[in-house]
Amino acid sequence: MEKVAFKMKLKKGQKAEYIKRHNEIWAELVVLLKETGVRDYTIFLDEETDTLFAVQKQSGSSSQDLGKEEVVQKWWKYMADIMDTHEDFSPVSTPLTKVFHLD
Ligand code: RM4
Repeated sequence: MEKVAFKMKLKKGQKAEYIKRHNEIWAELVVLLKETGVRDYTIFLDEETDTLFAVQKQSGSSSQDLGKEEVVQKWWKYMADIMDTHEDFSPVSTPLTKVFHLD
């Protein structure tokens, strides 16, 4: 499995709501992510810049490659009021470069 990371942007003052919504993540979305091979998926927040840093292991597609799935489209639209998104509600998401790893 490959470990990948990417960053996204949270709108100002939305930390509590972001945590609340993710604590209540839709079961259907969890099933899809796991079926796709996404594991060990953690999102961190840099509170100084409201930047979200996501890390996940993947055996196929990343969570960010699932935009054709209806549940992902619904989830992205649901989250669009508190995150920076493109016109199609997909989150502005920038892959990060691995510069160090220690097993
Ligand atoms: C994030 C973003 C990602 C999604 C996770 C579950 O806020 O929407 O694309 O994979 O939630």
